[in-house]
Amino acid sequence: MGVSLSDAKSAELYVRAVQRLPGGVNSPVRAMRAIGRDPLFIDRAEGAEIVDVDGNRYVDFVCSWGPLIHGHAHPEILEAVHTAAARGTTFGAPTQGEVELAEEVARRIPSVQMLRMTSSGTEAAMSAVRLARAATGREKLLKFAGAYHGHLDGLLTDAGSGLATAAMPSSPGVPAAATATTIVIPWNDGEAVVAACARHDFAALLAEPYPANMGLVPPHEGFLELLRNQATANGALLVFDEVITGFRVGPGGAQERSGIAPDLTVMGKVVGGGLPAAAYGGSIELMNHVAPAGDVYQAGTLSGNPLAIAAGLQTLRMLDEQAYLRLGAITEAMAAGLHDAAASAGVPVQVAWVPGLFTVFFSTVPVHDYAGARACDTEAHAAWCRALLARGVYPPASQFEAWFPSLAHTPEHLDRALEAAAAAFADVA
Ligand code: KE4
Repeated sequence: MGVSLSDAKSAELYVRAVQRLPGGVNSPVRAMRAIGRDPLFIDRAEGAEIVDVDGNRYVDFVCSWGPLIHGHAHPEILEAVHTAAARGTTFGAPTQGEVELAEEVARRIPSVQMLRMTSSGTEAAMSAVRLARAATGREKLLKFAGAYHGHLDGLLTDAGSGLATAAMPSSPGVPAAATATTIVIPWNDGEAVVAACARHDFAALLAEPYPANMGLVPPHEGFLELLRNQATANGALLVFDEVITGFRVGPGGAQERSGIAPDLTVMGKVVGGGLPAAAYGGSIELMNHVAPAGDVYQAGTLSGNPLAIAAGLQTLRMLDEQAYLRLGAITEAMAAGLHDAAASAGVPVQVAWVPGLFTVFFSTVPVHDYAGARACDTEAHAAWCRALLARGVYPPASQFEAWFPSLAHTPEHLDRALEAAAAAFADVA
């Protein structure tokens, strides 16, 4: 892994890309603007490694922003997709696989006894919000600054992820009416939750149980329980957006680890195994409000697509207890190693982690909310990420994202990554 990577082919493609795609990409964070460089175009990947069009090989800690918990191009997932594709790619009709996936999710997540598939997390979050409003007859939503639930109009206020990176508190083009019913308060602020619930009748309190779109900022002890109790007392639904944490931080996601059951769960990423699939779900009573069982309309041409179902089912079937223990150990090893490497280089960082996710905050104090994340030294973070790329490690290109280790990351990958990180911290120091 040389320090200076040649990116001539990426540069060439980028010149063409920016003429036909906004920013040259199909999703903002991929443009790498937050780390002060042009994007690398990827040619192929296998396991924990990704190779760009110039042939530079990296240990990948983005893993497509979460879906690839088994790493890239896992043979058994490819086999499942190939087998499904040979039988036809989409029918616009129900299939056995969709029933099997819903049954598997119900087994893993007791609060999701019924679900509806969509093709993206945004679509799933949007539909869950519509259902919550229909079921309660209310309109207002409570969300947390720095949380990201996809790019639906009503929730693009102080959103995290790309918006946080672009420092845009909300996006142009979002009508004021769309966000007028959204109340945004700081994460981990129990008093603000109680005050908001005293002032407003909410359809839903919406949260990423372990927020990972302002970087990973776990809930304080008791905070999720407070959300649960306040939602119940307020007559609001508690909606957990587990697009990132679902099936990653444990077999039943963050709600299993925290012991707090929401009324609705939004899922994505891992559930589609790397193909476009997401879902929202909850009790049978709630979900039977959704058309055609009920009158809450929501639909999708490719919802429950057979290829995505095949990839999702195979992904979940390979995620047994051992897999989660292993992913937890991989995550802990990376978090501890990065903490030590930064300390040795005298670079002040805070490393937050839960099994399957971690973030290196360039901050002298622990990060408890979005304001804390925004106060990080994003310039130093950007320089560190550029130095990591030059040494063959592919980090999430934003201080406001999480790193996504996979079960394909071997001890050798971790050694390579930690060696590169130590050198990159020395560069930054
Ligand atoms: P999609 O519409 O991108 O499938 O899912 C939206 C979404 C919903 N909820 C949470 C908690 C999410 O993290 C996301 C999407 N996550 C980002 C990265 N943090 C996807 C990467 C991107 O935007 O390109």
